[in-house]
Amino acid sequence: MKHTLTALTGALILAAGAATAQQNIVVGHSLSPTSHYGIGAQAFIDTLNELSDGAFTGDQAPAGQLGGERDMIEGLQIGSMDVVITSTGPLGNFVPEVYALDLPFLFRDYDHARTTLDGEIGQELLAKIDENQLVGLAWTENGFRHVTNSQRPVRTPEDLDGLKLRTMENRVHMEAFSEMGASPTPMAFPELFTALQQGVVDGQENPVTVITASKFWEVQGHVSLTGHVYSPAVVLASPILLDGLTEEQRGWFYEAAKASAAATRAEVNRLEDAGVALLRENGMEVITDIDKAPFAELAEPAYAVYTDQYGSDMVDRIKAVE
Ligand code: EAX
Repeated sequence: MKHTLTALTGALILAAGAATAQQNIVVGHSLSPTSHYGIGAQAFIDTLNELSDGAFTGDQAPAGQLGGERDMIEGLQIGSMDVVITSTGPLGNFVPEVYALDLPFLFRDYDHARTTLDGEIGQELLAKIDENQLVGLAWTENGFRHVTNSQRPVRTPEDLDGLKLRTMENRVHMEAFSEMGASPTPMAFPELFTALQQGVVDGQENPVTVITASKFWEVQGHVSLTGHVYSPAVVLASPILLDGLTEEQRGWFYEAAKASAAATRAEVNRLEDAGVALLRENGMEVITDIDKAPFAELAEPAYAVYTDQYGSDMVDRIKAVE
């Protein structure tokens, strides 16, 4: 009896401790602290700190310090990471339903993508993420992706012919670029700058946000505004961390993720307006008048990576979002 009471008291003290002790949360991402992810990570930390009255503090682990996006996602599953802001690049390896968002030439524009992710479809896919030892807190954003390279201006799919192009570790993207004529080389983001510098690959594709944040103009002369795919990002948390929190505390994490997404999207908007001038100022040749139709036609078979497994219902639903 005495033993049981002692154990119970101990458990109560532990529980009270968990609810009141200060806890530091690390937010990992692949870009610089001043990038759209950095701004989003800071908004997450500041909002969580404010809502919790200082009980939660936070630090960024920027620039892939704790690994590439795939490594960081694995870290969430085993509890070695707390919170990660990541593109969906490698996420389909963990949650294949998410490939529906990575299909080329699917989203018409930013409004279409954001409305889809903030609505029913976004919620459904966050729930799928939650079934895979991860917690999807909120959709955030990377941006429409464009091709850069060191060899030549790309205007047509023929210009991609034979270009060694780094892609994310994403089956849909790799398939799309094979179909469009490039030679896709999947690689984690932290290795990319050096690979471009050393000529291991000729080019890569990323949104204006990432090209500017990573100063790719130092190693790439040409950028073509192909906008070939929208790159969603997501604020993920470790279920091991969240399971140890009270419901109120968990609510703060969701609120902080929403604030993070809003801050990141605002920065994406700013760079969509200012970014092309920035690329030119830094010496890149920017090709803006791309006829997307031939690229889209060639990339179409990449849809099968998703539809062979799940059918085309989700694709049709996304297309129908106004
Ligand atoms: O999420 O790997 C990539 O190209 C991503 O766009 C980048 O890490 C930002």
